Formats: sequence, structure tokens, C-alpha cells
Amino acid sequence: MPSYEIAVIPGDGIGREVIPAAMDVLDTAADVLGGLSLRWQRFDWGCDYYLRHGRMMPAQALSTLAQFDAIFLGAVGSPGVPDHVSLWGLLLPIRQSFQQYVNLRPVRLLPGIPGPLREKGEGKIDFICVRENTEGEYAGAGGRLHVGTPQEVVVQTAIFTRTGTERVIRYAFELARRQGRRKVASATKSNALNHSMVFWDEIFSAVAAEYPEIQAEKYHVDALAARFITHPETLDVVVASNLFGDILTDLGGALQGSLGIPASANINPERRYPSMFEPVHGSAPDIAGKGIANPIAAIWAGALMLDFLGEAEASKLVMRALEEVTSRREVLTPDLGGQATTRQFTEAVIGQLRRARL
Ligand code: GGG
Repeated sequence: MPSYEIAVIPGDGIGREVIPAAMDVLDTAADVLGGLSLRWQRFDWGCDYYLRHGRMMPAQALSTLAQFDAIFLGAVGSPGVPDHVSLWGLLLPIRQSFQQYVNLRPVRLLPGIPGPLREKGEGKIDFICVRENTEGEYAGAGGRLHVGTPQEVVVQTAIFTRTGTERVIRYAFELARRQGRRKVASATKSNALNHSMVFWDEIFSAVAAEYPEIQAEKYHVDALAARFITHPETLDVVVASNLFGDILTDLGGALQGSLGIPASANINPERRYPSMFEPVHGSAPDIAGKGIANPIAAIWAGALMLDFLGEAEASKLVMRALEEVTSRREVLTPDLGGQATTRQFTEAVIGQLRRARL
């Protein structure tokens, strides 16, 4: 029986509510299918840990995580800890150290979910964002000089390497080829960013030339953001730098009806290190503890994890159950205009999975 060791970091805020919900759904899918075992090990790292120990995770955390088949992450961030401390103390070191250089974020309208672009028609909006995940604007390079004085100087440098840029763009084209998608759109801003994005464009064109069957398109990121709203049905695969990809995919979440919906897979394609799966959303301190967080993004992230682990059937089972529940529109959380709690939505998906066995 295939058995997977999964490190679970619920993290902060609603991460602690949506991750247990998603684990229950994944365990049910494994049970329904039979012959599949998910062995979870929970790590209570995050902002509470920081307040007790002065760091977001222990010194040996990365070597501990390296032993697992995958990492399932909730959210990081709490009002008591500056956001750059929490992000750089946990999420970004994991992505960088484990060479999770592809951040996959599907943008697809789920059936029944109200959203600003619903009238485009179900099935019309279905594209995948491939975000560079280890360098670029999030390289962390820079510093501050003469802090707090009138002479203060701040430098934050984006770093684009040939290896890092080429591998993520190539991944986008390979993904398009594998999934039979016809277009790859690149987010650029080479009119203003005359070094980094001109370099990005050159590499995009060179890689695109190796995939003549796939239409390659370049858009300035501002125009692409507008296209997300006006013509999302024309998008197939989008490849973007770290910051551009982050901003565009939050917009993608809004298109899907709520930031409680989009999921994210931080992939190390070579599988030398564990990949990490998480909802796109953060810890949402305003609703944390109320039991009303939308678990869809976490459940969807779990389905991405199953797929990456080679359990495509289990992954499809989870997504089918999720979509069956959303299509009925009877049990939706408040961010989607419903009144259901996290638990009620989760139970509805679990019930749907159990019925799938009959
Ligand atoms: N789901 C993890 C989380 O808390 N994400 C919020 C966030 O700020 N993410 C930044 C990023 O994805 O780069």
C-alpha cells in the first residue's frame, strides 16, 4: 500500500482551522479509495512559536522537513509579529532551501460559486499561473544604512539568474505541452525594468522557440492584470516573476470568487526535496477563531499534493466531491455569501466522498 509521510505546519490564524479540515477530507478520500495511507506529523511552528523562542521554527527545521514526502502548510502571520519576520522566518526559507522554484496556482471557476466573472460561463476560465518562487524580487537582497536618520538609505535588489529564469519558463512550456494547453503568456515590464525584464523577455523568447506548437505571448504586467478581468478566457498558462506572480494570483483568487478558494503548490520538479502545498490566502486574523474560514483553498491544495505524489485518482475524487458540494450552493461559508461554518462545509465534502463509495 502506498504510504506518504507528510509534514503538517498549520501555522497561524485560520491556517489552524482549514488545515485540519483539509486533512479530514484527504483521509476520507484515502479511506474511500483504500490502499493509500497518509501519515501526518504536525509541527506547531509559526508566530506563537516565535513569541516563545524568538524564531519561527527551530534551527534544525529544514533538515527535519527534508525527511518528508511533502509539506502541508496553512498560513503564516499574526498581528504580534511583523509580517516580514514571519514570512522570512518560515515560508520563504522553505521555498528557497528546497528549490521549490515553481509556484503553481490554478485559476478556475468552481461550479456554483458566485464571482465577478461568473457570466463568462462555467468552464471558460481555466488557466494556470506558474510563478517563479525562489529569486527575483523576493531574493531578499538589500539592506538599510543610517537607519532612522535623514540620510537613511534603503536598497532592495531583485535578482534574476539565467538558471532560475530559464528553468521556470521552461516548466511553463512543458506544462502547456503536457496538458495540451496552447498558449503561454509571460508577464513582463521590460519598458520600465530595462535590465531584469529585458533579460526575462530574452530568455522567454529563446525558450519559446523550442516549443513552436505553443503560442508565446508577452504582456506588460499592468496590461495582463487588466486582461485577467476583461479576457480571462483567453489565458491558458501564465508565467511570471515572483512578485508579479504573487500579485496576479491574488487577482486570480478574486476572479474565482474569494481568496478562500485558490490553492498553491510550491514544487521542486526534480524531487530532490519535498514540495510544499498551501492555500494562497494568509492567516486572516480578522476571522481567526470564529470557525467560519473557507477550507476550499486548503482542500484544493491537498488535492494538488495528492496529484504530485502520484495519487491522481485520489486527487480527482477530492476535486469532484468539492465541486459537487459547491455546485449545490447549499453549504457555503460567509466569504461566498453563505452561512456555513468551516466544519459544516468540510462535513459536506466528506459526506459527498463517502457517497462516492456507494
Ligand atoms: N498560505 C501561506 C501564507 O500565509 N501566505 C500568505 C502570504 O503572504 N504569502 C506570500 C507568498 O505567497 O509569497
